[in-house]
Amino acid sequence: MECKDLENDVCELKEMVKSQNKRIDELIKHIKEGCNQLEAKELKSSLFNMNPYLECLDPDILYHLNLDTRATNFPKVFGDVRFVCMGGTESRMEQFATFIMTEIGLKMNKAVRLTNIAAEAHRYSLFKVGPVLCASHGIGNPSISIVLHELLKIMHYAKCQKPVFFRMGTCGGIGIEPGTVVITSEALDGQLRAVYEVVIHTEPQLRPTVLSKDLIRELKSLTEPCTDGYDTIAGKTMCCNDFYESQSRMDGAFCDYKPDQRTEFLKRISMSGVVNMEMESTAFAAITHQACIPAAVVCVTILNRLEGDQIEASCERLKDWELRPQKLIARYIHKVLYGGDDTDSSNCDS
Ligand code: R2B
Ligand code: URA
Repeated sequence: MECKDLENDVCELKEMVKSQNKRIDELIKHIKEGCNQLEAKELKSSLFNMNPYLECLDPDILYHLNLDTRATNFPKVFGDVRFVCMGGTESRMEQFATFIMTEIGLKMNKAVRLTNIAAEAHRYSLFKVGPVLCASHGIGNPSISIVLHELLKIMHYAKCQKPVFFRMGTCGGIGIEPGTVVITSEALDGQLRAVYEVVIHTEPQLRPTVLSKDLIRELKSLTEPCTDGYDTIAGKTMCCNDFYESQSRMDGAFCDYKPDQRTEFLKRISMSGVVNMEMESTAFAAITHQACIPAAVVCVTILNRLEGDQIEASCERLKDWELRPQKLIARYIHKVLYGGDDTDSSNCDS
């Protein structure tokens, strides 16, 4: 190898180490700030309205995540969490965890895989990458509500300060180009109500679905329409209790409506501002709001429901689309952790 090449390689390596060290210093600063805040504020999470009976549980077994408060030191393991990112599948969340690791400047040996903390429970996946906790939530409101209860208890027991929650996912678009990213402005149920209905002791309770307007604005400001190569819009989301009949598909096992009723329904909800349909946003918005946690839902549309019901996009295309919400959320996390400043020193002479 030429002497000049060697010099260049050394130079590049030095640069990498330098930028990695800078990131680690900044992360340590954030963690220390978090700890100092904790000590100053004394032993309480910033969550609201938590169940008073939790105090009586010793241990509390978080069954679906294979965690319990006696076996795990929650403040030590989870105390630095500032962002909780959720998505439907285990593999998407492992992919996001790996992605966010590089985005926030952490590195891992290529031969090593991130550990799924909840693996033994065989229900959901849970990965921790510094201040980011990544969890899968399965399909539908009942599934996401279970893991949200347990994630909120983690935040509570770990005394986390001001965590922000995100759901990233896929959805059906109503009258918009497939591949478009939608930031939910309002999460509506199948009756176009901005509520999440929970039946307790046979009585329905309607919980408001409130998402953070500031987060929506902030996420919107982080889009780069010219370079992204796709649109990111904010709009109302209809959250349905199933994939087929509630979403007025004609391709389920049963169908007792006619094609023109389907068209009328989709046009009517489109006229009322609904731009997409998925299956978890109302529980996600209502449960995070109940704990006073700022939260946002970012989904990519994988078909235009005005044009059909079947998902015909190739696996490659779907994989590429699924990255879009992840990229936006990663930009937000990066900005919160490091501000607008992304200037790693690249001057190897200094
Ligand atoms: C979007 O896609 C899933 C159904 O295929 C569901 O979890 C959702 O919200
Ligand atoms: N997820 C849904 O719930 N509906 C769709 O049409 C696509 C993804």
